[in-house]
Amino acid sequence: MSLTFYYSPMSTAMITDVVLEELGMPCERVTIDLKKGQTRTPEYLRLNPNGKVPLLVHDGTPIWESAAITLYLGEIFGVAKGLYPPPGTERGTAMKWIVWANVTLGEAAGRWMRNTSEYYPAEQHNAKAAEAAKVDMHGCLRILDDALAGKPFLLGDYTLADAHVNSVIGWLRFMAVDFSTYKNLNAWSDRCAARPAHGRAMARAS
Ligand SMILES: N[C@@H](CCC(=O)N[C@@H](CS)C(=O)NCC(=O)O)C(=O)O
Repeated sequence: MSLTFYYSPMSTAMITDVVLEELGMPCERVTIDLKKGQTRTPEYLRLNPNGKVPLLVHDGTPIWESAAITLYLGEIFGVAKGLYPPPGTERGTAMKWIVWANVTLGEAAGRWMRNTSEYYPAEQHNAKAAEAAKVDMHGCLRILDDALAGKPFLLGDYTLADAHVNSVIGWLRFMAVDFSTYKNLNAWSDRCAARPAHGRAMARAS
């Protein structure tokens, strides 16, 4: 079995890093320097034509998109390790949160970033669009906070859905989103961050 993980510290690839750490998967890690354009080389684009990290190559097959990678790793390796549910309703719940984090929350957060962040040219910022995106993003965070009421983790027990969704939340914390009103969510993030796998991934990134 061969597994190669292309990753950059403090990027979307952190999601996959935490997932791989949780699974304890031996893999070859290739650190990509985004500032040097290392995702734009012909060799890299052959593996991921999107020119982005994370990228996982499993037995010669490239898998890209962080949500797809988590679902794939969960299905192939996570069930036996008790970190991902077998096919059924619990699997559906895990998939729901993983896809929601990237698509629904990620879309609102990405829109907010594009209209506020210094990573995007100020002349492209639109104050009204930023405000609308902020409302949508906080609507998503409220949904997550409510879902975590009375539960230690999204499915009760810890799964890769927690690793994935909390890593997306970590990106929003890094972008200085105000989390002060999300009591359940903050307590859950603390529980996720207390896991040794999370600590190992964070230590590697810093
Ligand atoms: N939807 C993709 C997003 C991946 C993504 O945007 N990766 C960024 C880093 S956070 C990247 O590799 N950017 C490289 C570039 O644009 O040159 C996923 O979830 O995997």
